[in-house]
Amino acid sequence: MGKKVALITGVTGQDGAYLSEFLLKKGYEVHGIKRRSSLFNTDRIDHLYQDPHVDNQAFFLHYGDLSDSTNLLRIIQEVQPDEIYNLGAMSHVQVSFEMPEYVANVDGIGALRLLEAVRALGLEKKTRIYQASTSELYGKVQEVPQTEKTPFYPRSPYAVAKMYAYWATVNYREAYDMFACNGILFNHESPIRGETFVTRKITRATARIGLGLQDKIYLGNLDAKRDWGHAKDYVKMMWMILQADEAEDWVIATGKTTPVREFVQMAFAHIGVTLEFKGIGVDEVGIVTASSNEKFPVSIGQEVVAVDKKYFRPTEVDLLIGDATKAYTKLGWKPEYSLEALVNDMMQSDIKLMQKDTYLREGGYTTLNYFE
Ligand code: NDP
Ligand code: GDR
Repeated sequence: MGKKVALITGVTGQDGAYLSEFLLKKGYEVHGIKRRSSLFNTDRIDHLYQDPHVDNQAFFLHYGDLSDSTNLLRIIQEVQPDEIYNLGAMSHVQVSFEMPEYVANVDGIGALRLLEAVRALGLEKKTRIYQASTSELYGKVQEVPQTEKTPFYPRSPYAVAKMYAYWATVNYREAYDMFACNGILFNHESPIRGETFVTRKITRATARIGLGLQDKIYLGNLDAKRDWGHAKDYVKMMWMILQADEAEDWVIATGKTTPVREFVQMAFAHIGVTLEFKGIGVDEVGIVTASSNEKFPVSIGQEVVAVDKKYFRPTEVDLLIGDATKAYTKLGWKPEYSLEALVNDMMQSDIKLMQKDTYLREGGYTTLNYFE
């Protein structure tokens, strides 16, 4: 049997990068769709790049966009994938309030374009499809913990668009007997998480505060609770979902929930700084109460966290906690990373990154006179 062929939309994103790495290790031929950008946008996958002039190339990139049906049709026809992972999306919940129509087109109809392309090409029986669904579908709390059976109540244009994609996936499975599945994934993070999602924003800022590059971080709703896992654990599950005997929808989560405030405290604990929160709502602040390292440029009593209401959303998802019993029992999936291990991984990586940054700025960087 030849190599299995996978096509990944959103290959340049957090999950696209980890999934590509995972599938290449499994011996897949991996094709990714990347968007044209005026700057390089392949940072997360540059280590996987293979020179197209050498034999046995297994990683290929195609220019494309989920808003362009003919482009998707052509790529799928060319690649003839055994598996499609639809990870492409405008994935930032708060930003989706600023550009709802674009998000509906890409995150919602984009999924339909892929399903329809597979059908139009007569690949319904060959190509299995994974749709990146989300715990944001649960939105306003209906029940906890959330399972595959919990009703949806989306609270953002992002979640509304993803709800369309969710049901399109179910409908194509039922109408055309396609192997199309939703992974309802709860938040998952990593050292390569986008810098404006709350966990990465916190770990980056904490590393910078510890190195004296920044004094304070401004955040939004500190009360929100999320079920945070590690992206490395979650991409494995995407693959397992498409290897299952039957096409189904799956909740993927750790089963533990933590407030944003506590994530901040865990990040600061990593650099030996203890934080206490005082005040309520927009007046809440995080104050340093102890530091185990005298060299740190933070002092007891210093205010290192403050709230800025611009980060509050018009409608919020207050509490997410997933019940992944079905995935545990039927697929034998179990996450390897605890929240503590996730925070350590992210903090270690951001401290290294910020140290490099400081070094370049203060020590190693020399100007050459090429441009003068
Ligand atoms: P990222 O934001 O890191 O990556 C999104 C990817 O989608 C990027 O490669 C981006 O390209 C690409 N993309 C954006 N717009 C388009 C478009 N119009 N056409 C084609 N590609 C596009 O997201 P994650 O990796 O974190 O998430 C992957 C998927 O899983 C997303 O669909 C997200 O909504 C969903 N999800 C994520 C969860 C999480 O906690 N991470 C949880 C549940 C679901 P570019 O690099 O050029 O911007
Ligand atoms: P989320 O992730 O909206 O859950 O969507 P995000 O990290 O953006 O927010 C999590 C919670 O933290 C609160 N918050 C802040 N969020 C951001 N980004 N910036 C802040 O300064 C801040 N302060 C507090 C938010 O209000 C929210 O409650 C992510 C995305 O990856 C989606 O694509 C995915 O579908 C879901 O996770 C599951």
